[in-house]
Amino acid sequence: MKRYIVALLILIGALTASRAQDFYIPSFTNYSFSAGNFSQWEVIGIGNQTVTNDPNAEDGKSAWVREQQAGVLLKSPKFLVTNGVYVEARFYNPYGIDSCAFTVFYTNGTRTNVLYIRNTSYESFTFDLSAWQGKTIQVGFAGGQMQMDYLKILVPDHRVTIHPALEFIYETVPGRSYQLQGANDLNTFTAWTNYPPAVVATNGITKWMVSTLTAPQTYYRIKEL
Ligand SMILES: [Ca+2]
Repeated sequence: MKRYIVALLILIGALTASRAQDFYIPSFTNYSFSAGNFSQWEVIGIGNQTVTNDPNAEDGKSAWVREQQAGVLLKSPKFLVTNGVYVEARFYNPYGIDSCAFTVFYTNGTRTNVLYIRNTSYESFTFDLSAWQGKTIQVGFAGGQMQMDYLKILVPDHRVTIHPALEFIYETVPGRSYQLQGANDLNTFTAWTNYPPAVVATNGITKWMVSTLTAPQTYYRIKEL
């Protein structure tokens, strides 16, 4: 006679922990032009640029450049790109023309314009720097006509997630085989899925842990084989 005895069911809840946004270069404090000037930035080019009060900026300050002839480059401090480092930049082009870009500057003097912008109001963009991993670079802007709120150089927040799981503790008959199974819809009687392979009971109490992420089923049963 087959028996299905589930003695105890324990639900282990999901736990998610996170921490605030981490800046990769903590010393780069003027990433948002909050100092009211271009301190810590390397400014190249003789143009028309300044830092002003800006009610639309995240911190009330933004930088702008108005120099279409000679162009102006704004560069962050140099940094080595390690795994996961990325950039978030918020800026726009008041004239909506493709003359301005978020740019990666190589230390050998060359540069790559990663994104030309046409947005005429603030948007934030995220840039993956994995293509430059292991290299020392600067990031910044090339303009043109640009309004820049900030340029954040970030590392991923070290989010820890423990997925929800079910632990089945059930009574078995020693020497007999059992199979934990799951299904999503009992009404349609679709095939039960096995989680994990069947086991032969060696004593009266057996435990099974199932991740509800890898085994996202609505129903579970312990089947004696
Ligand atoms: Ca700002």
